[in-house]
Amino acid sequence: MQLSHDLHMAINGQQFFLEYQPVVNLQTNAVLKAEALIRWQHPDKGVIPPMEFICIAEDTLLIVPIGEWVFKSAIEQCRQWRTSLNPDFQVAINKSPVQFAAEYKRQHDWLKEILHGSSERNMVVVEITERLLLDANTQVSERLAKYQQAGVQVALDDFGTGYSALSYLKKFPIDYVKIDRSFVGELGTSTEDEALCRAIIMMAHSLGMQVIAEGIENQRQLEILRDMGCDFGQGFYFSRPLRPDDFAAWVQQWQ
Ligand code: G
Ligand code: G
Ligand code: MN
Ligand code: NA
Repeated sequence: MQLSHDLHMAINGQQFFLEYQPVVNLQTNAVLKAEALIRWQHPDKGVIPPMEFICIAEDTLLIVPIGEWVFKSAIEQCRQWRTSLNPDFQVAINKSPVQFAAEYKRQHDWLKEILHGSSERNMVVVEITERLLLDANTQVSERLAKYQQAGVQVALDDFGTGYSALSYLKKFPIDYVKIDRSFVGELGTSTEDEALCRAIIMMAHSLGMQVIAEGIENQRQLEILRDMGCDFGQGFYFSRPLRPDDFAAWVQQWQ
């Protein structure tokens, strides 16, 4: 297919770029984290969102070099922001289950090698999805533990949309649970979603994990989550994903 041909060109042609969405500490208002989200500047088709090319990248295994590019770019950006914004700044990157498996097959766990020792501990958060935890391959748990040993934190993305039982949470080394935006959207109108968010936060906290709520779009949702003790939040109410320069400017005016 044309797009998969173009995707091969895209890596060498430097057509990918990252946008960053701020993650706000709901208790202190500090912004010390951002989620990196890939976009493809196609020469003819304009900007293509990840939903339209990640699956092609997975089928062709191009997801492995693309993932490596994302990781290296995000780290380079984070090093800059640790100098210009805050020495504790952190970036989160997304990793799909297929990507996780492909890297394993290729023995491609370069993650640790790129980070510069102890000063770069807690510089990166890897976001995985519940689906990955259902993978019978027990290496998942061991590899996540290796990430943590290397100073890379682990977040469980889109939490609540997968099939995994809550009991899965305690079996895996996870630092953050990200409440899916489908549970945040109706906070303020749905008492069921409110109960769900409250339960997720209580359970995560009792297991020693922190919680990030996704898709916060208004003040009411923010206040409900903050009152429930939710640790972090992201969403259009704070900011859309931004290009690096716009992101830095946004953080400056936020403070
Ligand atoms: O940024 P946007 O809302 O369009 O992202 C849509 C989806 O693409 C999200 O599920 C997000 O996790 C995924 N995504 C964004 N960037 C990356 C990336 O660098 N790698 C992978 N595997 N998925 C990504
Ligand atoms: O699956 P993942 O959580 O990685 O997806 C992140 C995606 O969610 C990004 O593509 C981002 O553009 C999108 N997103 C971020 N904040 C909001 C929001 O407040 N509302 C909606 N509808 N989408 C959001
Ligand atoms: Mn994510
Ligand atoms: Na998500």
